[in-house]
Amino acid sequence: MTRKGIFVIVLAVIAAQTMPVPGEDACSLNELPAETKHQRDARMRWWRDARFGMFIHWGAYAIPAGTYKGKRIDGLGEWIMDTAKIPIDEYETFVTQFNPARFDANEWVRVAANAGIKYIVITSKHHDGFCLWDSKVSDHDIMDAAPFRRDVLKELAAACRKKGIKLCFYYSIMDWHHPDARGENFPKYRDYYMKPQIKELLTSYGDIGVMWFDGEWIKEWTEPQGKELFNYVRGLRPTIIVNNRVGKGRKGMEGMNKAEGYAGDFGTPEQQIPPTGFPGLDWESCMTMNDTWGYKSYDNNWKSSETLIHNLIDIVSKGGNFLLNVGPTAEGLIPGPSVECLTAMGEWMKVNGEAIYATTASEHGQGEWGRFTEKPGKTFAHVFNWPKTGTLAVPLKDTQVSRAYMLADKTRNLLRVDKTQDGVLLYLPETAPDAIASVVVIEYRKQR
Ligand code: FHN
Repeated sequence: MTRKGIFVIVLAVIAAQTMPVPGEDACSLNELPAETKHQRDARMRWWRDARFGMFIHWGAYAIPAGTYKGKRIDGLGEWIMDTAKIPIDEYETFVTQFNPARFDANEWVRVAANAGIKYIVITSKHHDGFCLWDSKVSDHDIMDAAPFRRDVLKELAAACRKKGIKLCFYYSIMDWHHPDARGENFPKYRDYYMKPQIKELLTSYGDIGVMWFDGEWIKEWTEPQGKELFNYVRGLRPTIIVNNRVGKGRKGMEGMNKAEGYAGDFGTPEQQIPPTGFPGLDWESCMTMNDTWGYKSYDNNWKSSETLIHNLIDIVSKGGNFLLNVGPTAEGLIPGPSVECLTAMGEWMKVNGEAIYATTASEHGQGEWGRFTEKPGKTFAHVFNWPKTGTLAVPLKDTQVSRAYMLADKTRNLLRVDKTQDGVLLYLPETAPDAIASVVVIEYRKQR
């Protein structure tokens, strides 16, 4: 038993003697805090403006990388402990091999920033319970159990601060490693392990933008506990944003809440883009670049940069955020194909970011040729399929168009605009400035 292990037991004994372990659902503060629309809009502002984030699934599962005892294991890379039914003591041998010698937080953040990404959500602790930071209440962490002995979250926090990228933490409520994280002992895990860890995460690494909970589907977790956890997190960092997997509101992979009143600030559609937006609701689609969140050495089913750019535009045109995943290798490298796609996305964003950042969903619906995003007095038409007619009909009614131009055209050559009974007809250049998506800017004033 390590020094820290003895310390943790002593701590738990003292705590158990001095503080009654609350019952299953005996949660203090399980009502959501009152917040005006103005206060909530202010809290959500940076996240709504950001529109584009990076998910990072990284941990001991990158060691087997989808293969166990010589067999390729179906399913998600980060689920291998469960899918291959690996005993805890055997899975811990992966942790003792976790020594990512090529990990460079500054390089990860450079790749993200170069892609036009504004926030990073990293798996501080996934379902396997392995912690990527120096946790005072656990030995199952990168400082005690792995030979790496560097606090990954500390290095990532410093790199994010340097580049102005918001750092956010994913934390799994479900924990396959901790002996009390199931059954009647769950309140002990919740109160003397999970919440102290969340406090460590929110008080040791500077400003944290989002707590991204997951693994909430376990039977031990309830909405009252979710509300209490939401309040606990907001009590530690009042301006933090929390996803809807803090409670039990989520409708499966569809990701939105089944009703009003559930804890959490935004819905979390997973591996899908809703057919329409959700006026008045915040949501974020999280998606992989191949078919797995955690690294698998043989998953090379990469989406094209065209698909990823179209996904970003589609999601933002419906008022959502895009959280795009990378699964770094056991060495600490973001896979090459991921970097290539992110670089291509960044090239597009350098020219067209104005049509993505701080935009809102469009009431113009979706054209079969592309999508619309909006800013006050500006409509951005993202044209995927360049019209053979050379014209584009835009249903802008009750408006006076002051000018229209291609966002990629630095000289702002004005396009011809004809009023029609259904809106306006734009006359486009002969060739599209961008093969993937070309943005037409239409500036207008609303007519009284
Ligand atoms: O089980 C996890 C999975 O491993 C991954 O982390 C995704 C990402 O949103 N969330 C859960 C599945 O919904």
